[in-house]
Amino acid sequence: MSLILDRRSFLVAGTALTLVSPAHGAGTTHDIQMLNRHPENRRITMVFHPIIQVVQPGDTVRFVPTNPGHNSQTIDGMLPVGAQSWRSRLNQEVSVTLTIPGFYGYKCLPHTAMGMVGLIIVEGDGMMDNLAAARAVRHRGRAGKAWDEIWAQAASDGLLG
Ligand SMILES: [Cu+2]
Repeated sequence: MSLILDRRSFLVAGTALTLVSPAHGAGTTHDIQMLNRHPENRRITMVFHPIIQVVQPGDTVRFVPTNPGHNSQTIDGMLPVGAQSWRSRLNQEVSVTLTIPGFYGYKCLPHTAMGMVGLIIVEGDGMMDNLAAARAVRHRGRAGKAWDEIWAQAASDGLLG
């Protein structure tokens, strides 16, 4: 449906609400730090912070190499259909603009087995379409435990529908 039709339907409906159009490249930027230790829990090492980030379509996520030795890259099978993967070099800041709703799993390659993984949720129509597939992906080492904790946290936060 076009924006004009949306606007017309709003007018026909007689609503006084301001028209809210989908974001197109003018979204918010969210920083995710790549850390050797969690800032609030020193026992947690090699961690993305925050580990779960909820964004809107058109928002940008910026991975910040606060500590050296980390990267960010998408995990096979943990992307919405049609979404672009990313893979940064070590110690490189990388920004990704996410337009397709759904669940995005990513990892730090050197520290995957230590559980350095994270989840981005892009809200919007169809966001649940890849949830089952993303949850079905198997992980090695402590990454499996990390994902169990991430999904449990997401569920308790009401993010899984
Ligand atoms: Cu790392």
